[in-house]
Amino acid sequence: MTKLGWDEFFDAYRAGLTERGLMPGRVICQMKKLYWVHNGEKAWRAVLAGNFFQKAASELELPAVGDWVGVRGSETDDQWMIREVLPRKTQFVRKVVMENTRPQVIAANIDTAFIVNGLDRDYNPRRIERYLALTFESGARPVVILNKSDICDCVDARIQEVESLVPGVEVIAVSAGTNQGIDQLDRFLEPGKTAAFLGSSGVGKSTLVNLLMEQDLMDVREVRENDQRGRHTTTHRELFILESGAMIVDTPGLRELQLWGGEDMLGDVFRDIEAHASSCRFSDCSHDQEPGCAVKAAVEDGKIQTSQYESYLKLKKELKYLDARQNEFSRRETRRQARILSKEIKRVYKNRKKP
Ligand SMILES: Nc1nc2c(ncn2[C@@H]2O[C@H](COP(=O)(O)OP(=O)(O)OP(=O)(O)O)[C@@H](O)[C@H]2O)c(=O)[nH]1
Ligand SMILES: [Mg+2]
Ligand SMILES: [Zn+2]
Repeated sequence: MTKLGWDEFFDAYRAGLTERGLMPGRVICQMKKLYWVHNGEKAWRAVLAGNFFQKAASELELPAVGDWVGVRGSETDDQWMIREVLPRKTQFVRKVVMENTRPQVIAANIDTAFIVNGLDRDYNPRRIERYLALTFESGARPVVILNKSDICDCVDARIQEVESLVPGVEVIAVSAGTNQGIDQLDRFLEPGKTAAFLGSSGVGKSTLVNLLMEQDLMDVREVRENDQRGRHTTTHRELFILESGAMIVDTPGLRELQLWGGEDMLGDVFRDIEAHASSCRFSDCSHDQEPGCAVKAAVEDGKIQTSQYESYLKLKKELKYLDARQNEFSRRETRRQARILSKEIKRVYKNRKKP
């Protein structure tokens, strides 16, 4: 089990699982309703126990790739039953696009998030900020990978630009096509630790996974990217175990990454901006139109890049909107519960009055 990343954190739950007649296993693959759970020896096909959906208060409670789960099954069963999900060390969550209040867990128990951008037309610092915000929120350590260095003639400038975006975050340039710089990934791939490749479609996540696994396990887009924008090659998430014992997760490219989290989740990415914000005249300053805004002053003085400031406001707005929708949702839910309760009270009261 230790080879799959089981550690002291999960040890605390082992006795509970045994008591309930369950075995621990790690979800290594999910394809719609079908899961593959590894028990340290081999992977078993598994499905969710029937009552899972009724019990789960939100989609966050459903198993995702990387999760440790409690399963029931025997050698002779052709599929096992997932009965519960163990608490997570980290979880990378996004908001489902087009839906107001639904979160989706992209991967669980990830130690390192490789945020992959292509050094072609895909390169986009604003998108990197988005991924960084969600990675910090997830609890995993972010590493930015700029791939396709073979087709870019300003690699160093790009590295510098991303490094200056969020000081302290590691940025590495590689080429999965020519193998250049790939060994820089080694120090993030430790036995028992899990790294996940995240990023838009076509940036080379599966190419990197195949390279590290030294096998063509994941399909890679064959035609030139330009004719195929928006088409996703990878459609499921999967965890692979490297010879060294390190684990890597491939994920399908996301067309759009929407934030999921509280309004305070941007602090780690926009440290400079938030540091200035403490000097704004109004404590609830939105740094947009208010007088005495220290953030706007810093932008005017050139201390904060305009593009980063605009990006910050945009993400803040997105979080505010999410918060409002969630509140509306929970208000509606509270009213619904109150109606059920009042009906129940009436019913009890009526029954009582009967002789
Ligand atoms: N020139 C160049 N092309 C690359 C490099 N890495 C990947 N590619 C090409 O980019 C295309 C997309 O690669 P994939 O690995 O399928 O991308 P992905 O991120 O897995 O995409 P999705 O599965 O759709 O999310 C393929 O045609 C790769 O051959 C690289 O370093 N340089
Ligand atoms: Mg892929
Ligand atoms: Zn302000």
